Amino acid sequence: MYRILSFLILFALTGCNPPEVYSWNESDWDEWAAEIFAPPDDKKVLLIFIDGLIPAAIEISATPNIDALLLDSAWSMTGRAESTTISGAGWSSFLTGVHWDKHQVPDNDFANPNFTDYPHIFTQLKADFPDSIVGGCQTWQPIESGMVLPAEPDFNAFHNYYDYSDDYWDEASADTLCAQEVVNFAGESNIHMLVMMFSELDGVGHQSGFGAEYSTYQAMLQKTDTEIGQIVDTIKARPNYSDEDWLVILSTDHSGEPELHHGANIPEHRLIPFIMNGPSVMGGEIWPPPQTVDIVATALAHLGAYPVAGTDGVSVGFESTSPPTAKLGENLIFNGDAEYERGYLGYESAPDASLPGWHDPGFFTVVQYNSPGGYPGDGDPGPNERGLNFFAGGWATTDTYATWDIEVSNLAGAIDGGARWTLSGWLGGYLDQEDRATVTAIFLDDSGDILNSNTIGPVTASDRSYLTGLLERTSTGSVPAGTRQIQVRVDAVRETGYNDGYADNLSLIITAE
Ligand SMILES: [Ca+2]
Ligand SMILES: [Ca+2]
Ligand SMILES: [Ca+2]
Ligand SMILES: [Zn+2]
Repeated sequence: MYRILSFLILFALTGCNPPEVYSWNESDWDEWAAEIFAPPDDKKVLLIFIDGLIPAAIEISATPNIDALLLDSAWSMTGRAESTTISGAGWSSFLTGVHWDKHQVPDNDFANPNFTDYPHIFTQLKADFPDSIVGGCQTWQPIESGMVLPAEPDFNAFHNYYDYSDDYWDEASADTLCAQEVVNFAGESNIHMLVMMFSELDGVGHQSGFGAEYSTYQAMLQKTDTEIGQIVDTIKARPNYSDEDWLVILSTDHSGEPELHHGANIPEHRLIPFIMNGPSVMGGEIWPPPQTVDIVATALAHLGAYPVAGTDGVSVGFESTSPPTAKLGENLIFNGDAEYERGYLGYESAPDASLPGWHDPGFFTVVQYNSPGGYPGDGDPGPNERGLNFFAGGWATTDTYATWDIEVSNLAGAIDGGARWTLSGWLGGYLDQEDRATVTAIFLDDSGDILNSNTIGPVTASDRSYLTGLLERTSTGSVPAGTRQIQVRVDAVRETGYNDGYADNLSLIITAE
């Protein structure tokens, strides 16, 4: 929106008439207007959402159409969903590009959503390109009435999931009806964005077993896959398909497992497939694993548009990315300053961060400095260059941790010839509470056996003089010969209430001796 406005203002300031050397006519105006008010003619997006899609199920089930999308795709099977791993939150994040503390849908109640500041992707696209042609099909009333209808889609259909949920296997199916609608929209001559929301895989999971190993779950994924094939085949049969640049993104709101199904902040519920297919994507695994909120920014980027102010997502999958390579003299810890993604307020009603690139099994999280409620702020002890965020144990009634793993086999020569490690970080806690953090570097050989480990911290309440804040701790030693991998583990130990084991500016550096 701002881009168009500034263009118009510039146009106005430089005079409403085109340069005199050039004679402006009606068809030029049409061409100019079409360029500004709609995405480029060849750019197209199809978003496919499958509620409750478990990554392992794609491998186990017969899904030739999803497999075809995976071929040459930019992909992740450890994409990161919302911490609530519940459909209302996940659908809303998929469609708005922000976490649930912004769209305000933490559950399935839709009690007080903020779809005004963070609207549906159609609305975001039309803010940049008002003449965008968009369409899709929905099966969930609060999404339909709260987000989709206000976006005034050009093609829209709604089939209420609950009208068909008694029997997912009879002829009447919300997903099948929706897929047929989207097949019809996919043939429309001028369309920029299509959205298909599948919902019945989740229903079958709840009914007959939530897991890749269940034949009913597999069968519904196969049915879904067939319907995806019908949509994709219709797109490929478009008369101008060879001149079009389609981006297909397939993902979900949460994964699941047999015991709890979904809804917990655990990797089995939270790590999801994220698949991007099309000529403009860079094939390979996306690193670090993308988040649900990246879908909006990515889809809009393909069309030349931008998400709303305050978006939490970034565009992914168009450039090659890979994990960092270990280098002598450089910090080996990715995102050791907790600044790679935005932090949250330290409240109970805030999402939990899924640390990008780290193994983050639960509530260990990233909190904003100066969060209300007594969290560390600008005036409290801590690093001079502290950025906006720090790590915290999070809203858990237990100890929490996260780990960062890095290969150092490329440094074998230096390590086996004698190298030193220096581990440092700022660690702390809250007032007189004994919640505390430690950082451990674990040195492993090429078969994963531990050669040695060293820990910095904890910083106790008395170390902090019972003041909220973080103090620096550093340790150094010799890297064991034969070290080929290093695991950095941050532990937040909880004693009282919120887990206030804090950490920031973590660093592990190896130097040749
Ligand atoms: Ca920081
Ligand atoms: Ca976490
Ligand atoms: Ca505490
Ligand atoms: Zn469910």
